Amino acid sequence: MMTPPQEERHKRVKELHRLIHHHNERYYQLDAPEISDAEYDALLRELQLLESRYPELLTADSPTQRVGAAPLSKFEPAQHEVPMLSLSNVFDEKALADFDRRVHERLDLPGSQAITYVAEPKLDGLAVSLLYESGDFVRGATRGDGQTGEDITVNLRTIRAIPLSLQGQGWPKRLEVRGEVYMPKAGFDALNKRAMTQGEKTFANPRNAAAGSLRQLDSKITASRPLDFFTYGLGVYERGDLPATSHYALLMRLKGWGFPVSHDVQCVEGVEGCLKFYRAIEKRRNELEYEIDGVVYKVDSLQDQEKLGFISRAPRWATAHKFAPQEQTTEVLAVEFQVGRTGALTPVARLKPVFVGGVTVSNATLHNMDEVQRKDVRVGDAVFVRRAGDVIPEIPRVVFEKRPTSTHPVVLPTHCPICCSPVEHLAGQAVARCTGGLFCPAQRKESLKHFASRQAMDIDGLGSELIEQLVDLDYVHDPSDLYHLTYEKLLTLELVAEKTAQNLLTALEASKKTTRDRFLFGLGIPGVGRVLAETLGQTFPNFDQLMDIKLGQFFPLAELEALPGVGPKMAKTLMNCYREKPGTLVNADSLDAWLESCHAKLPKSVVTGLTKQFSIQTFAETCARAGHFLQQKTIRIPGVSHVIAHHICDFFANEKNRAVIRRLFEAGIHWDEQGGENVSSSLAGKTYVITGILTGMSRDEAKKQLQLLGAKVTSSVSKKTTAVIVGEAPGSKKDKAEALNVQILDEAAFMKLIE
Ligand code: 9MJ
Repeated sequence: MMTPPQEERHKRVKELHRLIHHHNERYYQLDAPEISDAEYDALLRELQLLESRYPELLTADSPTQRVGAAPLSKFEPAQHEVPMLSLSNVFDEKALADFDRRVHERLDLPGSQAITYVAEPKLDGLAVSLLYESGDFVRGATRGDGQTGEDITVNLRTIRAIPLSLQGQGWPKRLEVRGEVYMPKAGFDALNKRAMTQGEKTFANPRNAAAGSLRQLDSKITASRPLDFFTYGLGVYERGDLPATSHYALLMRLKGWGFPVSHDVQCVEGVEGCLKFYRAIEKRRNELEYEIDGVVYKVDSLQDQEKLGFISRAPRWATAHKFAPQEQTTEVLAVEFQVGRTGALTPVARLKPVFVGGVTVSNATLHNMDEVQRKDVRVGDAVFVRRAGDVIPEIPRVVFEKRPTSTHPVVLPTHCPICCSPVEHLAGQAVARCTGGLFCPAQRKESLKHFASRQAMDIDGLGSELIEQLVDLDYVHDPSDLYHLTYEKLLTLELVAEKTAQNLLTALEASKKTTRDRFLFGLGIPGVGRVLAETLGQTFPNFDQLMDIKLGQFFPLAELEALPGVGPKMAKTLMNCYREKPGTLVNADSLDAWLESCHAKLPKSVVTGLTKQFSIQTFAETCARAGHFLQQKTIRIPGVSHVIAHHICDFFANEKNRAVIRRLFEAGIHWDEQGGENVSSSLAGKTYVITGILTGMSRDEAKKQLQLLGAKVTSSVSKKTTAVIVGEAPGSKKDKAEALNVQILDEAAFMKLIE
């Protein structure tokens, strides 16, 4: 007989089993969680606590048994009663049609009768076998060589998506379920991020991460990895007990017994149906939560499957249709540097041409020198090239095992490869820049393209080719020269006849009447996108005031903060000292002495640095300037960081830029005084939620920015939310977003979005 408290505990444990089971199902099978991760963890912890206090309550099917067991010394072999086969492959439509023809022939069906196939995404994970006896999970194994795998039961038990006991009813007494263990892309990214911050080895791709996690002798490590599972078929089962006649119906039965089945599985008719599925899923490939490398087609009728049987190691009733590989290896022939609009030097790898993701790739971006160094890419290296959709090809990593002995390191040029001006690479910044400004033809071309673009001055017909010619022929140095082009000059350009020349002159004339926002954006100040241009314009309706802007108006202490070793906190301390006793500084014996007398704990190195750089006079002037700015109202513009504020001030302080702006006004650029227009509705129809503390702006400001772009900002997360913007110390909204698989943007990604 159980005592009442015993009975209570027993009941609670049963209830916790049921609840955890239920939430596993909501999460893994229905994709519709009802509680946050934190709430789920609380249930699990409560159960763990009860089990550790009262071991008699612990059962083999307890959800806590997923946390891992004592490490093994090795994996035991596991014999497959029914061999685990691989799949034949087709790579194109013709091979698929051949496969379908062979199926028709073997089933003795007329070609006109379309065969029903089940089309499934082909997951790039690890095939496993899960054996259930009397509804309990008793053994899990890898595929191995198809006959014998490894017994990884303890590891598989830690995967929440794998039921420890079968649900529902009607399952065969002995049932072997097969499927793929994989790591969702989001989990993979998070795992690698964590590994990176802890200085550990990262995984090259989700497949390797899943394989590495499953083959751990210590199942506690497996338990800590974000693994998931989809089922796609059966191994051994007690015949006669299988309540299904089609593969699709079987998958639905498996779903009912507690196994996750991909939402993307579909019944299709004939080759046409297969191809339609293939094309549709290939288009969505990058949006899927998991990596796939193709699709699998399976004859739906189980009776027909039996008739078709197997050839050597693969079923005749199924085939895999692989995508063109998105990753290939090739060789880096050279690394060259491209110069962008703002002078940024981008290293670009020239590659031995290679067919990847459906196109031939011969260039790949290396982004910046930090990336080159982090990946240790050298000229002559064997590298992987990746191309996903329309994205610019990238080099995810070097094939170090194939590195030849004669590689050359990539060296950042000291001078611009286009205009020979010195290259500047500021400490702490990833990007190196050509200092040539508009003297550099590459920068000139890119800034003219930007100036003429649709979002800026919208000069119809002035495209890249014409701009290249105009700069190469030295007709145009800066945007103001565009307005002095003549009909005769335009006719000397290639591919420009009378009509084009006339149209271009008309478009240039029309562009003179513009808006303040377009003009500001068209100037191409680094970091100033359309939204910021508008806000800047609203903040400074008087253009002359904007041209005279000083960094101190944004950040009063900026000048002090920028001093070596000083930073925001020390700048404040110095300023407090100065404001307490400004007279003492000018009358001090030396700057050194004044700094010492400050009682502020200034490190010796800072004192030495400051005294080297400043006289009493110049330091006092710097402090006075900061004091002056402190007395004024600080300009707060959402989205303006220190770096962007610097860019804005530097741009308008530059005499050459001021001259260009003057000449543009002289050429007739003008706008109505209210200046603005409704900024783009690029985020129209999108809904965002903001949680946590943003460091660059307040939540209200962030909200306004999003609304300016046409987005809606709401306070609760639902499946309809486009993304959740997460600042520091986020609340439960982040958990909810994760649970609902809503995109999460950190502050940097948010800034990029509103840019
Ligand atoms: C994968 N990898 O997603 C099969 N697979 O069927 C699917 N693999 C398979 N089916 C029979 N969806 C052998 C392998």
